[in-house]
Amino acid sequence: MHTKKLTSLILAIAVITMVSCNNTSNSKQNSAADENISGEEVAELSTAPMVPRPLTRTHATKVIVNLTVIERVMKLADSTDYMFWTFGGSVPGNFIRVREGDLVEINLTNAPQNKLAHSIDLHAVNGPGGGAEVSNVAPGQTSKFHFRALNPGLFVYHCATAPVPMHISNGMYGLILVEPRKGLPKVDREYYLMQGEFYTKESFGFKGMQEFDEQKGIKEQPEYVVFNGSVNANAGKNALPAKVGETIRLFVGNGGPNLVSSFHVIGEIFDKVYLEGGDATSSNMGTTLIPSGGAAIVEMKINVPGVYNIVDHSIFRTFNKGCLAQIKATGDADTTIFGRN
Ligand SMILES: [Cu+2]
Repeated sequence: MHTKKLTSLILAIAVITMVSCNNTSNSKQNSAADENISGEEVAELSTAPMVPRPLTRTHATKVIVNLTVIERVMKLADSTDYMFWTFGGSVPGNFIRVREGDLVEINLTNAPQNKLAHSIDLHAVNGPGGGAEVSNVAPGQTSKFHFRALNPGLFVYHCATAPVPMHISNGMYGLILVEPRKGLPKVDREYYLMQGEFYTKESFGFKGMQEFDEQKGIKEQPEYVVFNGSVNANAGKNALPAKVGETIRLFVGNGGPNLVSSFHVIGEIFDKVYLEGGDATSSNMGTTLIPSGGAAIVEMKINVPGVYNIVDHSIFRTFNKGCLAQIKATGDADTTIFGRN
C-alpha cells in the first residue's frame, strides 16, 4: 500500500515536471511574437546562386518583400527551351532573408503579360495555407498579406494555385531564410542552390521547345533533374568560386515536386549541417537528405584546390538527367592533406 502511494506520488511529480518543461519550451518558442517591431525596410532579394547579405539588425522590423511572378521561356539546357513560371524571373525564385520576429509583408505581383493566376505558400508562415489563399492573384494585379516570422530556419516557398503540381513543376519555388535572432555564424561565402525536376514530353537531350508532361509527373519519372533551373546552371564556366582555406555555406532547397535529394559534394565533407534547415545541427556528414519541399544548410571548409562536383547521389540523376553543380576552388595545394604519390 505504502509503495503504491509512493509510486503515484513519483508519477505525479514526473507529470508536473513534464508539463512545466513543455510550458517553458513553448514560451521560449513563442517569444519572437512579443518582440517590438520598429521601423520598416524593403527586403534585398537575390537570384541564385547569390544570397542577400547577412542581416546585422538586432531588432525586429517590418520587412516588405516585393515579388513578381513572371511566365517566360528560358533555357532548360543549352539547346532546349521551356516555358517556366517563376518568382522573380528565374528558377529558383528570389532568395528572401528576414530575421526571427520580423513582420513580413508579401506583395505578390502577377505580371500583366502572364496568362494564369498564381499564389505563394511560404513554409515559414504560421497561418492557413502558408498564405496560399490570401495571396492568390490574377495577371496584372498585386496581392498583399503579412505574417510574423516566429520560427527561425531555412524554408521552401512555392506557388499553391491549382493545379499545384503543375505550377511547382514549371519552376515556382524558392527559399526564405529566417535568421535566428543571434544571427548565423560568420562564413567566407554563401551560395543558393535549389534542386528541382522537370517532366517533359520529349526525352532528356531533345533540342528545341519542351512541353510539360503531366503523366510523367504523376508517375514521378522526370526527364530532367537540375540545380538552379537548368542543366549546368552552376557548373563549368558558371561554377561557384571559392578559395582554399575558406568556409562555404550552401543554402540548399529541394523544390521537388516529387523526388527526395541525397545531397552530396564529391571530395568534401560537410563540417556542419543544419538538418532539414532547422535548429538541429550535425557534423562530419558525407551526404544529407533533403525532402521535397524541404531544405538544408551545409557548411564546409575547402582544404585543397580543384573542382568539386555537387550532386544528388541518386546518381543516375547526375549522369543522365543533369543534376550537377560545381565549386571551383583556387589556392595552394597542401600535400599533407591530399596528393598523388
Ligand atoms: Cu503559380
